[in-house]
Amino acid sequence: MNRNAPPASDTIVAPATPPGEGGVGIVRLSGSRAEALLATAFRGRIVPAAMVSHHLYHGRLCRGDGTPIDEVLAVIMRAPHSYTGEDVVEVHCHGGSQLLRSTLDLFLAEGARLANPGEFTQRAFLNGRLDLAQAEAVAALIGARSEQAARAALGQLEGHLSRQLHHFSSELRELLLLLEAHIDFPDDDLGALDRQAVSRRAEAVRAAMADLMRTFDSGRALREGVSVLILGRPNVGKSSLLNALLGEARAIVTEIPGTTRDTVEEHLVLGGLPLRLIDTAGVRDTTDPIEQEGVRRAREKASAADLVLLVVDGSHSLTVEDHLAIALAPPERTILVRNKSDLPSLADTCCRQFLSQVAVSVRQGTGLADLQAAIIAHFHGANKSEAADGVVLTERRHRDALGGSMLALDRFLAAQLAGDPYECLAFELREALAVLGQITGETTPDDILEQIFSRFCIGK
Ligand SMILES: Nc1nc2c(ncn2[C@@H]2O[C@H](COP(=O)(O)OP(=O)(O)OP(=O)(O)O)[C@@H](O)[C@H]2O)c(=O)[nH]1
Ligand SMILES: [Mg+2]
Repeated sequence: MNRNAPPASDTIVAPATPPGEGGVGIVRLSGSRAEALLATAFRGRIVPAAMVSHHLYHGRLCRGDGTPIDEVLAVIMRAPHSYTGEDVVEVHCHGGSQLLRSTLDLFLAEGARLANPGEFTQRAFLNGRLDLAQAEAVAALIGARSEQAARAALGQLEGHLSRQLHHFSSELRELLLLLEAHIDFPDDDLGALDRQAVSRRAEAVRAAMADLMRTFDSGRALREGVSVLILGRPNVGKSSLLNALLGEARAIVTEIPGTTRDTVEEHLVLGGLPLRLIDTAGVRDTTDPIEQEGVRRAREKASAADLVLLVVDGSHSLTVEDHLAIALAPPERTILVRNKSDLPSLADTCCRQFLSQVAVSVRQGTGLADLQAAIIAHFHGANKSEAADGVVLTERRHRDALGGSMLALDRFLAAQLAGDPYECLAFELREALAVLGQITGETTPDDILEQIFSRFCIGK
């Protein structure tokens, strides 16, 4: 599968709206027979052949024997001005699962094929409507869990990342052409190659790539969400804190130590960042096998979490169990939360250096705003970097390819410094270009393309 492949000729069909009941349900067709398929079933004042592209027409959808299925609106988006670049038809039915199934069956019986997940977007890619980074942005946009995440995905869909990458590759391509000219015509009157000027240009590209690379942490946080783990000994108020941050009584809270026995996970958006908030079983030495497993899970999650909220009871001196929990918390990723500040507080006896310390009373709701601010500050402070014009790198696949390209550039610069022959320099430049091209899909292997599109939902 690549851009030079012949266009897929069969016409595909899939529901474009999610299953279940709703106001409207849309069935979408794409391919050379899309309009003909609509013509077999649509009965209205205007026949499909006379429909203006991108206009909605009212009519009925009928089976071959004339029995009506639904009253619908139909639209034809003729090639090449459609999502896939092929003729696309959308039939807007009433949103009932039986209606959609009947509509789908009708088109399948007439010779359409059920689309694979992501096949519409895959065709858009193959027809050059989108590059691969933009196609991936479609999935990211649909899956975005916060406004900021959606904005980043939309920027990528609109080609911000692609333009930046294009700038890198056109610079590298120019350098490559220059080298190749000196390889092919060494005795020509091209003059000697200004090696230093070549190095400077390559270094500038390398630096801009590094800027883009630095945006990955914040990009990943937007794309995948960050995990925030609530850790501490039993009864310090971890579940109470989870509930307070969520604004709902999600986890059970009692005065009995050992109330939470498993991890409880909930999604939350804070300062535009999608968070996974995880409450854990209180850390202690216990003989109860269920609780032991809960503590084991808490320990495991503490090492993987992006941020740990280590909760202690500020009205109590630290216990052996507190110290067990403190030992589990990675100091550079931990905020110490001194809860129960409504009670007389004890002097701080915690010895480890954490990111910050916040006193709260979950019971009275005091200090929670400070805690939220500290959480946001941690993520924004660490990930403030945005490359030029707000482009962020959100996909691991993109990071790996960009990293590969930077390594090839490093080798190029080293070879340049060592005065290696032009052939060696050109080899590294070609490598840097090839790896970079994987992001936008110019050089992406077929199996990776298949993998990327198979992650999409049906009908997209
Ligand atoms: N005074 C006071 N009590 C609190 C505060 N926050 C929680 N508590 C009480 O502390 C007790 C334990 O609260 P939980 O939220 O269940 O504590 P936990 O850390 O989840 O406990 P385990 O699940 O057993 O590990 C409950 O009785 C809460 O009402 C607070 O800010 N002030
Ligand atoms: Mg609990």
